[in-house]
Amino acid sequence: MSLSLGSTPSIHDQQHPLIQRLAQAIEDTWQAHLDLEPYTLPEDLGYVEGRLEGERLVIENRCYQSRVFRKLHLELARVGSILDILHCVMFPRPEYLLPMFGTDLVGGRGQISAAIVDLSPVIALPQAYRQGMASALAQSTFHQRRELPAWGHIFSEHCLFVRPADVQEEEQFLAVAMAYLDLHCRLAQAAIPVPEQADAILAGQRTYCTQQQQNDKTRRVLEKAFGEPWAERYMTTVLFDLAE
Ligand code: BLA
Repeated sequence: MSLSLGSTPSIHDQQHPLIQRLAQAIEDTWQAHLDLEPYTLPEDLGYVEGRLEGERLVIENRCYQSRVFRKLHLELARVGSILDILHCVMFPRPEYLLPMFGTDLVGGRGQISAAIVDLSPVIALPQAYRQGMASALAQSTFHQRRELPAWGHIFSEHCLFVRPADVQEEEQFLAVAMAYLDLHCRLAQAAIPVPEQADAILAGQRTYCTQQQQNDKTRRVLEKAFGEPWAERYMTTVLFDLAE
């Protein structure tokens, strides 16, 4: 295992075009809708380098907070030229009854194998979300829907999980992801805080995080490059940390 921290040029430019476009679109949408402030990650885990099966693993994190969101996390990762990853989660502050926006794109050798996006309920999904998501989804068709793993019961009925068959399906995935994100930013900015429900909301966010921590595919990549303790710490403090 080797690990070095510091700043180097972004890996963004080398990633799969769909990852580059979704990353750019997420940042642009956040900038346009939200009052972004910096968010400091633990012990400078902003940029991390390791080695996996002879290939260089690079992880690059961008993290913000805003009035409504405790943490807005966008991560780009690349293993040599064999694995390309985008990971994004928006954690609402516990006074807001809002779903968790999450997206993960995993690709290798020019092909995206997993493209997932959802607004996952922490208690129940408000009607405005259900309507907006249903109408965004209705405009797309995919050849290969993928089956969710057992821990994936946290996702909503409008969760989109596919292996895009071609560039047209990549475009459709991007359109759905952007529609979900846009819907979320607009509804979140208009949301009224419900501090009396904060405990229940926090419990729902905890369930979301503990289930996501069960993703063995993510864990295995991190363990192989950095070892088990580091992977555990990264998954529980950077990827899916629980608010106090
Ligand atoms: C799948 N995630 C995967 C896969 C890998 C990673 C290698 C398998 C790809 C495939 O089956 O085609 C790896 N993902 C990573 C790594 C990071 C990452 C290393 O984010 C970060 C360093 N995962 C998320 C979020 C969601 C998510 C936010 O991080 C959903 C909102 C879902 N990823 C997700 C799901 C799978 C997956 C559901 C499929 C798991 C399975 O089929 O068992």
